[in-house]
Amino acid sequence: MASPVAAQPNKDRLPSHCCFCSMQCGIELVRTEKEPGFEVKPSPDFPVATGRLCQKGFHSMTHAVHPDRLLHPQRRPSAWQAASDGASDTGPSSAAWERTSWDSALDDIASRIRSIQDRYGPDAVSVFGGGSLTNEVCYLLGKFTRVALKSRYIDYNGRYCMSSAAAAQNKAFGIDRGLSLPLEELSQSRYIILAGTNIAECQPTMMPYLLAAKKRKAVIVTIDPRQTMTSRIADIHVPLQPGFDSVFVSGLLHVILNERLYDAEFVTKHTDGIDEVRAAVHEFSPDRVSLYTGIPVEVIRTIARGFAKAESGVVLTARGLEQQTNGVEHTLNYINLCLLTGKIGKPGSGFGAVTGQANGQGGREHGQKADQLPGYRMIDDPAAREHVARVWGIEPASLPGKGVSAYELFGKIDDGEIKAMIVLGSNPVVSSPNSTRVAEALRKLELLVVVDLFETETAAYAHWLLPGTSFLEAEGTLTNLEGRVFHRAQALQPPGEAMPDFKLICTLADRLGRGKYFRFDSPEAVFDELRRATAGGKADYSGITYERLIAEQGVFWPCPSEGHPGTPRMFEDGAFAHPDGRAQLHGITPQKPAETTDAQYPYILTTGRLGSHYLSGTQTRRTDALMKKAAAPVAELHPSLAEKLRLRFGDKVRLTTRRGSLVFDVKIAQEIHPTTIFVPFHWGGSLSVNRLTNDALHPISRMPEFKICAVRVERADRELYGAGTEEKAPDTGVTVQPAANEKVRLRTASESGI
Ligand SMILES: Nc1nc2c(c(=O)[nH]1)N[C@H]1C(S)=C(S)[C@@H](COP(=O)(O)OP(=O)(O)OC[C@H]3O[C@@H](n4cnc5c(=O)[nH]c(N)nc54)[C@H](O)[C@@H]3O)O[C@H]1N2
Ligand SMILES: Nc1nc2c(c(=O)[nH]1)N[C@H]1C(S)=C(S)[C@@H](COP(=O)(O)OP(=O)(O)OC[C@H]3O[C@@H](n4cnc5c(=O)[nH]c(N)nc54)[C@H](O)[C@@H]3O)O[C@H]1N2
Ligand code: SF4
Ligand SMILES: [Mo]
Repeated sequence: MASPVAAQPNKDRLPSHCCFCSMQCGIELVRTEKEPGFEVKPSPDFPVATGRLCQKGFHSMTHAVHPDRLLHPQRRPSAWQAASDGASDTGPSSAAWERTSWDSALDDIASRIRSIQDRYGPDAVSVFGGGSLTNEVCYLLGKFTRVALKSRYIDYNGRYCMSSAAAAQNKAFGIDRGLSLPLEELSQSRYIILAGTNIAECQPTMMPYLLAAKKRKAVIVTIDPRQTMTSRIADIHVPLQPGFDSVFVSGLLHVILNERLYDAEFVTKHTDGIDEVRAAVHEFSPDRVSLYTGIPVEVIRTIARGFAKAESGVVLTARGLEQQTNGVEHTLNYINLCLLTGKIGKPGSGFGAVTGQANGQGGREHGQKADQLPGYRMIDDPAAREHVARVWGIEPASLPGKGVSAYELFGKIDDGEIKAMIVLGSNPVVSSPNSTRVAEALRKLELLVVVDLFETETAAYAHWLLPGTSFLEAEGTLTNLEGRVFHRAQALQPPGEAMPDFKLICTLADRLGRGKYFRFDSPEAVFDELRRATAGGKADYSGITYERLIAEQGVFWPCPSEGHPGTPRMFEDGAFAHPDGRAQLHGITPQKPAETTDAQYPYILTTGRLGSHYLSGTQTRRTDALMKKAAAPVAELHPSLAEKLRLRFGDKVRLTTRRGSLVFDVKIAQEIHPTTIFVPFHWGGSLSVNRLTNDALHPISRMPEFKICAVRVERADRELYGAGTEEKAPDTGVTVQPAANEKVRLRTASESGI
């Protein structure tokens, strides 16, 4: 039976928050007679989605009380032996785990870290963090890497998530906060464009805000290669082939500029760069864009005019267009749309990149990123180093410089520069692109420590596996997709010997001889230091206290003093965060994705999510009720392609990319773009679509191209039907309109001469 913690005032109703998406709906564990003694109900108090939960939320406790939970530290003696003998093939190991005490685990890990650093220098040890962790743990991971390990190498799974949106918002606005407006204002908006964001499955409790807007006659547009649950509520759905967002938006901007529908006063007063936009979109007339994308000219005109003329408007983007080697540029073009039409910083108007993970927002603010210190301070800025070093009580010169992005860490392991990694709160063997390469790199490590709730696919390569605490067992603060910081109380006792992450980090720092910098007896003590470290930074938390968070049900950052009310709406009256207070428009010249289709790989593979599963699936695959909804990934493809392949009921398809080949069940989906195949990524092993995805990275954000790669599609059992060989690719391109791929030619920057 789960047991509540002593600190809870009412032991029959324990308040907490769902652990999954960035909505961070409030929950209550309500006592029942049935095992495990509590059931999850929506919280009546938390203002974001009061009284509502989605299917994952209702089942969020199931994995936390699952018998697979790790209860004790464990090591793999024979794998270790192989590694210390210099063998490179140490994982995945079938060697049995050996249970140990925390003392011997931490002593051994510390002594191996020391030995590795003595031999190869401090940067040989790296940290891989996560966006599900509390602000306090994210902050401590960054500090631990720089102060206890003295290493430059930390990054985290949010690099795979929010990095392109962050880069774009920083370029355009000078600051990166997921949504520029609070959710309640969405329902007042008159025109809402949802691009590459499947809210109905990924942030389901946001839907009522959209439906409320619709009820007030707002127009809703969805832009997605698939008709999703979200596009069902749309007035206009734009079925775009993956990779074409910048082209399409350039068409909208062309209409807005040509027909003088932009907000000239706002643009002059608050923005720079309209001439660059004008030049860049010059040749993207609606006719041309229609030719490229197959979207009718009238649709382009209708959306452009409708959005520009609406009293208020919001554009929301998400991973659909951001997880691309052109993701920053796609996002910037959508931001252009808001800025040119003056739809930002006013009630019901704004831009938002819908944050993904529970603490996807706070997780990117407090120093888990390779180039950042807490509060979004940049690690190569002398003033920022000075400030943070003072708070930490160290010399600025002793702070390491910037490291490399999440995926590049695995490259450094492969090259032999990184010899040890601590993974806390992520499962990169399932969630990284071209994941076979990641697994191969991990095999080379001398020391891999995984701190998790479960034995993940990544743990298969670990020497040490340490039991972390779940969301129900650890107190802390998180920041939701709106930028609302809130407090999550501890509800339950940790099972077995599971140790709260903050404590584990502090204890390990102590074992490394750096304990004096990590003397925190509670998450609140960590938060108080975080407040000082972020003071004066862009993500300023200095005015936020635990007391306020509990009394006010959350506070929006920036909040620079205790008397400050917080900032629900950003850029009020056009006040942007660049030093001159102006926003920057960007002329975007659409570019091709890293991999284009050809005769061998004629289709496009895109990947994403299902409503019933979460990320690498570690948690939701352990929940029977969710597995009943989706037990395995299914490849969605268009009927025309099914016909081409002569698929019969129950057939499977083989998907082959330049990285590998896997077999999937099929769903024939009328609603998907005919050139595109969609596969969700929530499974491991031979069901893991990331064995196929492209590891090309955006040049600035270092975001991998999860959303586009070239793929060959064959009927898996074609041999049985004698329908050809594996080597022979199906015909090039699908003939179904619109936008058969071979008709589309994007110009490169040099071709267009801009
Ligand atoms: N159920 C569930 N909810 C989740 C998660 C989960 O795993 N499961 N994960 C959370 C996290 S961490 C995140 S980041 C968010 C992600 O939330 P989303 O970004 O909304 O989710 P995805 O399914 O990755 O992608 C969204 C849509 O992009 C479309 N798409 C693909 N390529 C393109 C393109 O080139 N252009 C456009 N316009 N669209 C394209 C896909 O068809 C898909 O419908 O969800 C969060 N919520
Ligand atoms: N093909 C493809 N790949 C993708 C994406 C895509 O759209 N397509 N999306 C990318 C995106 S947006 C994201 S965010 C990443 C996410 O990818 P991952 O980081 O792999 O995601 P999770 O499955 O959430 O992994 C978190 C792990 O931490 C553990 N955990 C949860 N809470 C805690 C805690 O409090 N403490 C500790 N110690 N452990 C905890 C969980 O059990 C789980 O094993 O995947 C990326 N990968
Ligand atoms: S919407 Fe997100 S936070 Fe809310 S219950 Fe569902 S998964 Fe949890
Ligand atoms: Mo994400």
